[in-house]
Amino acid sequence: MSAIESVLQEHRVFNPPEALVAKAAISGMDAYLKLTAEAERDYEGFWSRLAREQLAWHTPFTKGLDESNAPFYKWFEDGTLNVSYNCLDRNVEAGLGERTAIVFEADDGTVTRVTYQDLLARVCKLANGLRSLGVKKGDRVVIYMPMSIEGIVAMQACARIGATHSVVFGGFSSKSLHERVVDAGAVVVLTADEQVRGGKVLPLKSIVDEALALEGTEAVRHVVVYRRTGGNVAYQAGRDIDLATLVASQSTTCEPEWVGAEHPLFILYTSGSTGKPKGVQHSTGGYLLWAALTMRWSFDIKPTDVFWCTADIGWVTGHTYIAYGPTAVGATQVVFEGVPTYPNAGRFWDMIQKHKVTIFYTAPTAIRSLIKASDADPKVAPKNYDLSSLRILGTVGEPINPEAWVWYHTEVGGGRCPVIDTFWQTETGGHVITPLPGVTPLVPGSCTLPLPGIAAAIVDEAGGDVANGQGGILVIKRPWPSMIRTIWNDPERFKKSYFPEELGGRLYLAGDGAVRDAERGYFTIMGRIDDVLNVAGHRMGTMEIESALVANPIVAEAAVVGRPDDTTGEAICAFVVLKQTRPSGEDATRIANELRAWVAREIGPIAKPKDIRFGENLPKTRSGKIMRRLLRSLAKGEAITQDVSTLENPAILEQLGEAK
Ligand code: 6R9
Repeated sequence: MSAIESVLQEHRVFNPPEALVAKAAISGMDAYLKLTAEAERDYEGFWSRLAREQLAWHTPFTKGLDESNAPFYKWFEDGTLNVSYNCLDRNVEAGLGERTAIVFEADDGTVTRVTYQDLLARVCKLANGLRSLGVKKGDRVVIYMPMSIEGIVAMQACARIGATHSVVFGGFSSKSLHERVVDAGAVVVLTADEQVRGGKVLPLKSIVDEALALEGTEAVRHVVVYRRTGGNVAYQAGRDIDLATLVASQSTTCEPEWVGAEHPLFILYTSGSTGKPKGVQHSTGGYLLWAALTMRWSFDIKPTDVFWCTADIGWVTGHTYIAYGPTAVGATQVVFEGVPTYPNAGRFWDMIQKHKVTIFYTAPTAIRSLIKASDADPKVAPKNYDLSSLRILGTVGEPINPEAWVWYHTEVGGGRCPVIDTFWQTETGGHVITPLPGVTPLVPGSCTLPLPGIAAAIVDEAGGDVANGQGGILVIKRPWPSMIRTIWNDPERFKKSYFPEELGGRLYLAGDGAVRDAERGYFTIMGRIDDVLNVAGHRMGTMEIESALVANPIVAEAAVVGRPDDTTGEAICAFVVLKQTRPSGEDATRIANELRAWVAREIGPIAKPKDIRFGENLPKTRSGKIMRRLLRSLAKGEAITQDVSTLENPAILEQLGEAK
C-alpha cells in the first residue's frame, strides 16, 4: 500500500485533550471557525488587527494590504518597526529581562543559559560592531555559522541595523556558498573557525576562504569569525576579524534601525526546478507577525513552556521557529548544536528530560531514524526517559507516514500530546496548513486544516477547483502577510514559479500535490510535483545535482530522480553516462564513490546520491527527452509497465536497473 493510500484509509482520530483545549490560545473548533469567518468577512481588517495586537510598531501602518502591483503584494507598508526591538527590547521592557531566552546545549553536553537581558546586550554589541565595519541598512550579510547562540545573535544583530541576512547552511560546500554570496551581493560574511557535530570537528572558515577566492566576491569587505573551537585557521589581514575582538569595546545598547514593514529582513536560498537556487526574499512586518502568531496558534506557547525546535538556522524552520518566533513571544527555548545520534540515539529524549521540554518540534526523518535506532538498541528507546514534561509535539519538513506519527504520539508523547503536523515552505514564511492543539481532531498523516485566513485549495492544471477526495495541485488563493515577496534579483522567476499564467496568474503555487478527504476536508500532502526532491527534509533540486555531476570531466550526461526511502523519505538516485565506456564491477563502485565525493564538494554532503547507475545512454524519446518517469520506476526497482514504444533505445533499461 502506498503512503498516500495508507493516509487516506487512516480512520483513527485523536481528539485534543480537554485540559489543553480549556487553556489554548484558540480553544475549540468554534473559536477556529469564528476566526476563519472574521477573515472571510474582512480579510485586510483581520490581518491588520492581528498585526497591531502581535507587534510593536514604531510608526503605525494605515493600510493592511496593497494589491496594486500583484503578485508583488505588500502588507502594512507605511508602518515602521524593528524585528530585534520586537524580539528583545520589548520583552525586557515587559519585565522579562531575567527570563531565560536560550538554553544552549553543545555537542559535548555543555549547557549555557542566556537571559533576554543578556541576549539583548550581545545583539547590541554585535550590531554596533557591524555598524563599525560600515554595514548599513539594506546591505546584505551572509551568515555561515554553526548552531550557536552567536548564530542567533548574528541574525538578530543584522535585523537590528536593517541589514538583510542570508544564512547559508553550514553543510554547504564552498561553491554553494560562493554562489549565494555573489547572488546576494554580500558585504560581510559571519562564520566560525570550525563546527562540532557528533564528536567531529568540521571546517567552516577555510570553506569561506575558498568561496571568497572565487570570482565575483569583491564586495565582501570583512569576514567575522566566531571562535568556536579555537582551531588553527588562516586570517587575511585587513579582511578577517575575530567576533570577540569586534564586539569587545562595543556598547551594550544600540539604537534600532526603524525600517518599513516591507524592508527585506532576509533572503534564504532554496532549491527550485532549475539548477540555480532561488533567493527567497522575506519582509519584516508580515514575516514577524507570522513568526509570533504561529508560535501562539500552532504551538499554544505559554510563559511556562520550554520550546525546542531541532532545526538548523540554515533552514527556514530555524529562522521562524528558533531565531525569530520563540524570541518574538518571549519564550524560553532549547538550542542544540549537535546531532540526534550522538553520543547515542537517546540524545533527544535525554535532552527533553534534562531541560523539561514541553513543546518539541522535529522532522519525520529524525523520528524514523530514531524508531530504527530504538528497535536495534532498546536502551535508547524513549520509554527509558522521563518525558512527562512534554505537552505538544510538532513535525515539519516532509509528509509523516502514519506509522511514524503513531510511534511519536505513543512512545514520545505518551498518548497525551497532540502531534502538530505543520505544512509550510521556505516561501510561506511559517505554518500555513496545520492542526491547532486545542482545536483539531488529528488524523495521522494529515496536516488537517489551513490556519484561519489561509485560502488553501486544491485545483487542477487549469486552476479549477477539484472535489474533495480527488488529488490535485496545492494552491493558496489569497496573499497572506508572511508570503515570499520576490526572488532576489529575479522578479520574473518569482512570477513564473509561484503565480504561473496557466493557473491564471493569481494563485500561489506551492509545488506540492495534495488531496482533501471527503469526510472532514482535511489536507494530506502527497509530495512535490516539480523537479524538487525532499531528502531527509532537505529540499534538493534534481537539476542542481545533475549540473554538479555533469561538471565532472568524466561525465557525459546525468539524470537524477528520487525514490522512496524508509528513513529519509526520498533518496537521490543518479543515472550517469560516462565519456569512457560503461564501467562494471569494482570499477563501477570506485567511480560511483568518486562521483559521490564530487557532488559533496560541489554542493554539500546532503546532495550525495545514494544510488548511482551507469548506462551507455539514458532512456530518451525519439525527440531526445529523457523519460524521467521510466527512471523513477527503475530507481524504485519496479517492473516497467509503461509503454516504451516511443523510446529511442529500449535496451538501455536493463543496464540502468542495476544499482551501484
Ligand atoms: C518548512 C520547510 C518545503 C517542502 C514542501 C513540502 C515539504 C514541509 C511538510 C511537507 C508534508 C508537511 N513539507 N512540511 N510535506 N507535510 N508537514 O520544510 O520548508 O525546506 O522550503 O520545504 O517540504 O514538499 O513544499 P522547505
